[in-house]
Amino acid sequence: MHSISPIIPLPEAAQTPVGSEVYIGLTSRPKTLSPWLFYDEEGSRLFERITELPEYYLTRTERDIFAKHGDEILAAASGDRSGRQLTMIELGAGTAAKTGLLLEAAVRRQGQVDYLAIDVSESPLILAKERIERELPTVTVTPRVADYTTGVADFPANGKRRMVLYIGSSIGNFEPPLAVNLLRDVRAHLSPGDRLLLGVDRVKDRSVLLHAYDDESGVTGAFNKNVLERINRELGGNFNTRLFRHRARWNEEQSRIEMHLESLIRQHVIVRALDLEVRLGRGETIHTENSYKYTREGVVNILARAGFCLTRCWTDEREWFGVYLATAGSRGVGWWGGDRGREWQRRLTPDVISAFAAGFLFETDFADDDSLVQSLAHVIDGKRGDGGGGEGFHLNARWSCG
Ligand code: AVJ
Repeated sequence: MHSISPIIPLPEAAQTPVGSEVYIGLTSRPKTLSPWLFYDEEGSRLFERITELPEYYLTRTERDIFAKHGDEILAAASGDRSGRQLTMIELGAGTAAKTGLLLEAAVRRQGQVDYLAIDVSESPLILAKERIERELPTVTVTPRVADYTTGVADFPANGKRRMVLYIGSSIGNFEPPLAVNLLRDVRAHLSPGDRLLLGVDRVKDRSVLLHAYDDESGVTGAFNKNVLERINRELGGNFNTRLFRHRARWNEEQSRIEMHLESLIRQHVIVRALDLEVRLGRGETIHTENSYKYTREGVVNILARAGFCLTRCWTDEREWFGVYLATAGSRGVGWWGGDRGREWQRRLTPDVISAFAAGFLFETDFADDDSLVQSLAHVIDGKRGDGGGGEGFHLNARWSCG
């Protein structure tokens, strides 16, 4: 008779979302913890403080873009000619502080606005609904508590054009292929012509980036270390945060800021609820966050792979942050037009074209730009009017698919 060793079940705590994330992360090599673990109550408070830091330009810069171009963004999203009404949907709405500026612009344009605010935690949504409906009485806020990263549920279908907001560079937390998956899922819940407004931090001087994630006053360090405090609080850990150092690095090849917690000594840490002993060597790090930075071409690329076409984009004077309005393509066909679109197409690189070619044709209105038409002649399949905003071309996808 063979004896088999009994399978020892993992403790119950390891089966909760937080417990399993921590268990898997701290038993991996290299050790990791997912950035969503930052956001317990204390972590959310610390993140609010980050957004007010002089070094953390992201929130401020995006807000300024919305303040300056809000009306233009809404006009472009509604479609200048048809002027269709928009329903707004926000992923990771939180307290919707910056969204207020876009909602105001939407109210100026169309009066009544429906706004579906999606977030994993309920309390900020309640606050958002209360505040927005008081300040903008013609906006109806529907809160939805859901984790959009595991798939979005159906969006409202009321015959109006929908605009999904995914702002604040939240997309930067995902590895690009996962970012594409997420956007694809969003696309699958939209109809052709619906919009996506994506706010994404841009690649820039490394010292600007590093300071934004390693500020003078140490708030980002406290935010990073709070994940260890959270493990102590919720899972009976005994991390001593003074034995860790906050580290921010710029990973040039991957185009991302990385945050790590570096162990200052060789140490053992216990996480009681997980029955886990974690050994850390001196100088060993726990990788806690990636924050990807994109060029415009990089954004066009992930949009294309997800079935969206860039319609227009806005940036600040220093070109530090990008706000991208994209349109859901019909099967294989997207729209890329307008003056800005034309300017963009001058920067079409083989890379971008092949992204489109990975299953997406697109049409555009560069008909009046002879040199561009000529330079792309080998990929142009046909030409047609679009009845809305200039001539359109079909680009032949087979060209760069080989
Ligand atoms: C909320 C993911 C956009 O990456 O800049 C801020 C989080 N981490 N400082 C970012 C964060 C450290 C933030 N995002």
